[in-house]
Amino acid sequence: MSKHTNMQRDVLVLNLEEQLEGIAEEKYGKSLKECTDRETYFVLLDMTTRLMNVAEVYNGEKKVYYISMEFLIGKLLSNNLINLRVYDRVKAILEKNGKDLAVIEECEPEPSLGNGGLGRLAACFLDSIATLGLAGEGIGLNYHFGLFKQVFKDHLQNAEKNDWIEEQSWLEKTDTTFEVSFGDKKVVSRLYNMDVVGYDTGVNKLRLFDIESIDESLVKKGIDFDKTKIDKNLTLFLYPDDSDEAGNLLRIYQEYFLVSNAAQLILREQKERQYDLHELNNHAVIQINDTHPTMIIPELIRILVEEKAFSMDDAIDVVSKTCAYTNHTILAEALETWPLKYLEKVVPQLVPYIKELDKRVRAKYKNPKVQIIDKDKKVHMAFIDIHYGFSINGVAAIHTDILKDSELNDFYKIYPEKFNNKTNGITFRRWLLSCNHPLADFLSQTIGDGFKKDANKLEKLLDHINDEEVLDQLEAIKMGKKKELVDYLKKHENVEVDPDSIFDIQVKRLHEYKRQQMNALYIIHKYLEIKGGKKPSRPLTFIFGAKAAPAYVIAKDIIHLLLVLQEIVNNDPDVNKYMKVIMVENYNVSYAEKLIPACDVSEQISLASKEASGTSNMKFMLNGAVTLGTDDGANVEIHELVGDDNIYIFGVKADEVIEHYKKADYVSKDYYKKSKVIKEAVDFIVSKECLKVGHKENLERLYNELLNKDWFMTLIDLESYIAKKDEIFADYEKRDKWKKMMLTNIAKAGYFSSDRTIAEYNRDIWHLN
Ligand code: Z57
Repeated sequence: MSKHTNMQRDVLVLNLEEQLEGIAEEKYGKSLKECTDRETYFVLLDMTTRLMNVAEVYNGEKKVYYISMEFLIGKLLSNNLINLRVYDRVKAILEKNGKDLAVIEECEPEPSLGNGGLGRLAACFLDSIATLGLAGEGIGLNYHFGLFKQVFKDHLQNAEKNDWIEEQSWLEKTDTTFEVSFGDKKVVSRLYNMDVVGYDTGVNKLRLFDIESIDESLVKKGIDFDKTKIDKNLTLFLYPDDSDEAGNLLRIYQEYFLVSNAAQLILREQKERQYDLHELNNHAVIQINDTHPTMIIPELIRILVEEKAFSMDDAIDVVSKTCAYTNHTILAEALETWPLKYLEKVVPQLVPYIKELDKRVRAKYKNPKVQIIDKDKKVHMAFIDIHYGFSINGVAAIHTDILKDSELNDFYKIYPEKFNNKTNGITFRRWLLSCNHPLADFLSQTIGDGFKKDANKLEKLLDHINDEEVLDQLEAIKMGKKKELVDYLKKHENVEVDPDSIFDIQVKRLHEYKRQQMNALYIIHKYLEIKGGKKPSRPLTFIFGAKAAPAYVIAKDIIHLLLVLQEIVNNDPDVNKYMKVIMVENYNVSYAEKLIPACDVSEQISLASKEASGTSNMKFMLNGAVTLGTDDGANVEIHELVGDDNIYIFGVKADEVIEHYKKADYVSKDYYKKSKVIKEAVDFIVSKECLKVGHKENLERLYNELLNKDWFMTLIDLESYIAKKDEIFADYEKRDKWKKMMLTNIAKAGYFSSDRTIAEYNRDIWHLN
């Protein structure tokens, strides 16, 4: 940090109280004490922005550009205060003025710029890039209504627009505008910046592009709008499908809009710094987050050839040395393949370059499975990244192995040196320091606060595994967080929950491969057991949070089932003393920050091989929950770290699942017929109890799906899931054992700091500093 900014910062920090009073007076003509909560929020927003304005801005000889359609950043006030190291002082000043920072925080709208794991990962990465002092920025889109807001009506998911941008916000409007040309129209973009402040370090920028001609009034009802008016609708919504591409033109317009702006921004910066574009790879590295920004590759090549007098060979060479690709899924339906026809309409200027890239591959490799344009004239976006990027990484060890050994094996044989693994991580600033102050404070007292900068230091907690006082404190902190959640659920979902019950939580996007339906079948099984007189030794609280892509019919049917079960279970006087079901409305980052610290049992039950990594599994572990999961994604690495005794693993393994798909020999009805327990649970979906509350159409469709298709093999694991879950609930009563499991999980979570992940990206791929 330069001396100059350092001094300015010190002056501001020393005078925080005067600052706040000054801003309050300036903005509202009142003292801080007289401000409403909302006004106080805006005063804090101003003060924080001032502090960030005098922080060091990273500039290096080489910079990483993390290009992504999603940045699920969450609320920023608390995190920015923590990273600026003024949280405690601000909190104290507010207290002196009769205000509670936790209450003020509720006034901040949550930006909804992502769907799920991929978008949240991008946000954690920005935090770690800044924290490690690396020069890097995120480049994305400024969606006005972001991901839809979920509202339940008649036990069904409804989608409404999510209006999050306010007059005063963390967005800074810049003077930068670019022209973006599509085949049939031109639009003008505008750049908005958000500061990304590292923990006790400097700031980077998140660049969010918007269109100047946006028209919010295009949205009439729900999330419906005229899809054809690109110049008015382009940045209205985030495409709501997660891991599921419904190939639509608007998405291609959005993707090209993103990469065209990114390319212009990056090249402008190279010019300002007088770098030779033939050495682009020495000054820039572009991390392509999933295939969505893949068009950056042909777009850069096009610009270099058409505007910078590069030969085709030179352009391809330098761009290939600059771009790296991260794969986040093996689900076939999520790997983007765009019909060439669509690209000809939206981005005709790129088509000759894509054809050229295809031609070169064709000349070298005969294998039809590695061709960019297939026989049906579809363009495989991932294949562009693999052939014309220098790195491809998966996001957990097992995921990268599956890419190498099966999904992308044909490519691995050609380019073994390009493949590498980068196991995902999470930022501990948000997922521990900010969401769980009591735990963070307790850890500081017990093991010192070195873990805040070096997450591996959490292992010191293991020294206390036999210290009863420490174990009791952990239990008490968990209980405190459960009570906070109980109050919150009462207020927001209008349900009564017993804080002494076991909190079993599954929160993530709704997808059949994540198998929320299997959890629902367990709940049915328990319900029937209790009705039959078999009571659990302690009440159970099953909590879900999940949005379904509005076009994903079965996913919405599963939400319907969960809401129907909630109604039946919670209103049945024979049962509701022993169990409750709660599907929270509009699950988002802010909700996650309340649910995760309160969790006892973390549900990570995807069909093995299908969850690339998962990241909530890490957040839960860090906050002292115990995992009930399959050997999938990062669960495998959690399992290795904590050992068999501190995790509950069940179900078929990935290689077995892959075999079933290869042989196409899984028949769900066989499992249904063979097992009374399975049959009873599945049949209940269309029982008169359910049909009385829910809709025949939704329930029958789901029932038939499970019985006749069950593509993600719910029934293959249902019996072992029931057994494991009964075991974990029984073990909860062995309090000493349980507390030690909590402690071990927290102690071993250090590996999953995104600081570790980013250090590895930098060591192996980016090579900054
Ligand atoms: C998304 O959130 C993920 C993968 C995708 O292909 C798309 Br599209 C969206 C998720 C994976 O499902 C998670 O397993 C993973 O942890 C996360 O990306 C971050 O890598």
